[in-house]
Amino acid sequence: MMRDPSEALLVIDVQNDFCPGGALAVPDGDAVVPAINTMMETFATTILTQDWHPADHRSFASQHPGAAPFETVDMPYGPQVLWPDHCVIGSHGGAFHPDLRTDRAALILRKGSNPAIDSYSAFFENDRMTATGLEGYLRTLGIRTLTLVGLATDFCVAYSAIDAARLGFGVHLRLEACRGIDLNGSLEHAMQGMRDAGVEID
Ligand code: VGL
Ligand code: ZN
Repeated sequence: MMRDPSEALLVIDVQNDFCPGGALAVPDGDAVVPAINTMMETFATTILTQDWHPADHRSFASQHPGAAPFETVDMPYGPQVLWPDHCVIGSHGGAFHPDLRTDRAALILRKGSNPAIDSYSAFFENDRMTATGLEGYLRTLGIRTLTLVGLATDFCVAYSAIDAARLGFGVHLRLEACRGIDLNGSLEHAMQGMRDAGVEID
């Protein structure tokens, strides 16, 4: 079994609210859990991300009178899709899927906690400037190649993969351990963006 210290598994947002029955359920989202648990055994380092929003987060449609979920609005940092309330700090929906092997994680990175800015990517918030600190963590450990899996393919997984590639990491996406939302063609757009950024998809 290969456990190369320069390679890490980055598991994006495998949380109850993105699984069937959750507030922002991704179709078949929970199906990724067994594959991810198995993959963890082959990586020296596993990092989990957790979408982690205050109850008054500006990405929630509930904070925009008259707006409905899945509409897009202009925020100071650019267009932002409005979501149903999800992954509220401390809630059941924000917790990891109960079968995910969280005990194997070296790091759990929480993101999206600034009420004014959404954060799809594990590296930068949606202003594309505010860093989460993950890049420094990876470089300090000598990690150069990332394998990405999780939810949702077309939002947090794609943003994270594209940022990682732009930062110079080698990036692999394992599609069988990802599921997407596919809002108005967002899945194809995300796939193209990842290909253009040099993400290896298999
Ligand atoms: C996500 C929408 C809002 C994701 C998070 O994990 O892909 N999508 N917050
Ligand atoms: Zn979110």
